[in-house]
Order: sequence, then structure tokens, then C-alpha cells
Amino acid sequence: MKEWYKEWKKLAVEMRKKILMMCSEANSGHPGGALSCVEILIVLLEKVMKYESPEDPNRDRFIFSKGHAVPALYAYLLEKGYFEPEEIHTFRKYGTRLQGHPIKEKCPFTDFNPGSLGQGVSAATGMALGYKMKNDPRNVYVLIGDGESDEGIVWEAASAAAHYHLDQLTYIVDLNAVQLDGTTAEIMNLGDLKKRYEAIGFLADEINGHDFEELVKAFEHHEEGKPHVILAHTIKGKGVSYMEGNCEWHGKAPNAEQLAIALKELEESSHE
Ligand SMILES: Cc1ncc(C[n+]2csc(CCOP(=O)(O)OP(=O)(O)O)c2C)c(N)n1
Ligand SMILES: [Mg+2]
Repeated sequence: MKEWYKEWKKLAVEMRKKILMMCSEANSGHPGGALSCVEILIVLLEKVMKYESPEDPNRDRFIFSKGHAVPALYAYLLEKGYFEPEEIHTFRKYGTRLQGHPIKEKCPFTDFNPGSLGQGVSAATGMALGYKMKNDPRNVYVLIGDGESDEGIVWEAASAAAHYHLDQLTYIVDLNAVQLDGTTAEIMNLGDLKKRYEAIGFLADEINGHDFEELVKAFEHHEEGKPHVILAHTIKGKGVSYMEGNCEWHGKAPNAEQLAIALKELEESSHE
């Protein structure tokens, strides 16, 4: 295992603990979909995106389109010192930087205010088109949910991305197989997403979204003239036995007792 993967594994555990602590304290938030995208965010922010700082006007762009899962980004920002440690106690409090969905003016690496599912995909696609027209070589990354992929606007955006040959654009789909109140298969089966995206004209990779090596490799993939989609299979509620694959934890916070069990499990997993 490469040295940085060990560091990232530790970071993932600490991020998961923070996600649960902030949701529990606020008694609200969306732990399931936050826990599933931790490794995706780590690879994006630690290795893939090019930036000097979040304020760098020329940096790559990131849109957290499945914005309800933002505790994952806040946990990263807390771990990395972009937020003060005590700000963890301000999650979902009125007027703070840590709102229930990220706010562009308040949150680092937030290039769109998400919340209405699907809109972020369209915004990211428009951004990439704008950069291409200006010959600005920067990349645009957008994180999409699988339930979010039910939204028609996702497919309008995808068609435009392929039509305009937006090869600076990457969609990452967090395929945790579960949405708000059931599995994606039972609510609105998406079919074979790889085939769907390829049929539109995307370069498509299907990987394990908890595997750092697979993520890094997929992000290195590029084909001139084609937008890229990374279909990342994950587990909703990853790392907490009673949350994994269970839609009950889509938008519900653990109480103090449940939090203690989750933190213990995560701590134990860090010694594996
Ligand atoms: C347009 C719109 N419809 C409904 C919602 C309410 N909502 C928030 S999260 C969610 C489910 C999303 O599922 P998925 O994309 O699979 O998210 P994840 O599993 O990654 O948490 C829904 C229906 C919303 N935010 N926007
Ligand atoms: Mg989902």
C-alpha cells in the first residue's frame, strides 16, 4: 500500500467520526450519504484537483451537487484546518459557515449552492462549457448522487456535455444504491449507467468508490473530446454497522448512545 493511502485511511476514519459527531449534536443532517463519499472527496481534494488555496481564482472547480451530504466536506475542512475545531459545534446553526447545504460565499471549495438535486450537474456542465469557450484549461468536478440521477436535468446536462465535447468535465456518481426512503433499484431503477453514459458519448469508468487506488486510477483516465464519468460503487452509511445500506439513516442523526457505538466501531476499524 502506498504511504499516502495509509494517511488517507486515517483521515477517512477521522472524517467519518466528525460527520457523525456534527449530525448528532445538531440532531439533524444526512449521515448516510456523507459517509459514502468520504474516499471520493479525499482523492479529489488531496490529489486530483489543482489549487494553491480555495481562494485561488484559477483553481479547478468543485460542485457538491448532492449537497445534503456536505458534512463530509465540512469534516475534511475541519481535519485540514480550514475551519476552526470549535466550528464543528456550529453545524446547521443559523448564520454559521456550516449550513445544512454548503454556501459558496462561506464554504471553501464550494462553487455552487446546491440543495435542489440535479441543478449542480447542470451548473457544472455550463461552467465547463464557459471555460472551454474561453480556452481556460481548468477542470470542473461534480459529485452526484444515484437518487439524484433520477432527475431529468442530469440527463439534459449530460447530453450537452457530450455534444460540446467537454473533456475538462468529470461527473462522479456516488452509487451507494440507496436514496431517501428506499433503494435506487426499487424507487427508480437507473439501469446500466455505464452503458447509458457511453451511449451519450462519455468516457465511463466503473469502480469501487472506497478504494483509493481505483479512484486515483479512474481520475487519471482522460479521452480528448469526451466528458468523463466515474461511477463509484459505495456503501451508504459506510463504517457504521447499523447504518450501512439502510435508508433509515439517509436524513436522521444518531442519538448519544448510537453515536458512542458508531465511534467505537470506527475506532476499531482504524486498527485493522
Ligand atoms: C429536487 C429535489 N427533490 C428532492 C429533494 C429532497 N432530497 C434530498 S436528498 C434526497 C435523496 C437523494 O438520494 P441520493 O442522490 O441517492 O443521495 P445519497 O444517497 O448520496 O445521500 C432527496 C429526495 C431535493 N433536495 N431536491
Ligand atoms: Mg444514494
